[in-house]
Amino acid sequence: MGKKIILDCDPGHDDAVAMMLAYGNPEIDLLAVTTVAANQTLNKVTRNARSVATLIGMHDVPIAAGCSRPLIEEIKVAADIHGESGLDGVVLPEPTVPLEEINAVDLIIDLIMQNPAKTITLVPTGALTNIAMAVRKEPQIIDRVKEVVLMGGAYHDANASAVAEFNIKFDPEAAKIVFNAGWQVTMVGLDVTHTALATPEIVNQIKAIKTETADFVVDLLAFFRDMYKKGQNFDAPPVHDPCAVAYVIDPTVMVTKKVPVDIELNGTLTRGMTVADFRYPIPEDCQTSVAVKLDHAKFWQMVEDAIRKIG
Ligand SMILES: [Ca+2]
Repeated sequence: MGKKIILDCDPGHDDAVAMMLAYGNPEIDLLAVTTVAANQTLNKVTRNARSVATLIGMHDVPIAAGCSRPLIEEIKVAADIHGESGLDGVVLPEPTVPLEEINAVDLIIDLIMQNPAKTITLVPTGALTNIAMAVRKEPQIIDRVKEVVLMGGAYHDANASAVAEFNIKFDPEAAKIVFNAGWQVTMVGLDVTHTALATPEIVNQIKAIKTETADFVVDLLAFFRDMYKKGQNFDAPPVHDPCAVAYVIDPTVMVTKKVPVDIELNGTLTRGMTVADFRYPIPEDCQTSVAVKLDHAKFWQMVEDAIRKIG
């Protein structure tokens, strides 16, 4: 029995790698890939998801598109990191994997309601709009989900403002709903994903796999490296999103700490900040955890194994 997940994403270079890790790892049962506007517009990220699915031969996983903008905020995409297409730097295959007619929000609800309780882990790696909408539309999903393991936020690091991370800042109200829903939330934030660096050694190891998928990842990481060098002065790009998938596969890939986390909505300088309260004692009813350390070698081994398995 695999670990059932729904990957809610906005491909996105690192989302593409997250898709590969989820699909290529034998322990994961990928029930659906759902898309949300964030890195780029909904149409673009949905097309990218279908192109990546086509490339990796993922014909047996439904893909559904969700929300095309945040709940309150105006849409502000991340073309500075992901380019105009949302997945610049690679030649994308013409998508042959179909798009489901159902909206992602409804597909998420249906899958959670139809599967046994506490068997599905939600893995959002984009803005939290779809997940928040699902919570509001069908609150019964809250008790039926096993856990939410999301890429987003940070307790110390930041990239979208001095104190906020992009996915959370993109739709702070949605994040507020998701973090306070009452289910278990594990926040895999920039504090660890900024250490998931695709160093030249890692890229060479992926290149050595010598498959179409591996070549695609190498091209993708080359573009990502240049954008991260130019925009944020990283020597090697951080590959955020697969970290959340890796944690579901094997929680020992990370050290996590149970601490209360809430979302700042009103701060004039701090809107979208994930405020983590590390003070002692941690309340007994605390439902949120944050990732604090990543096993870099173990993480990249998982990614390489998945790429190799996809072939
Ligand atoms: Ca993403």
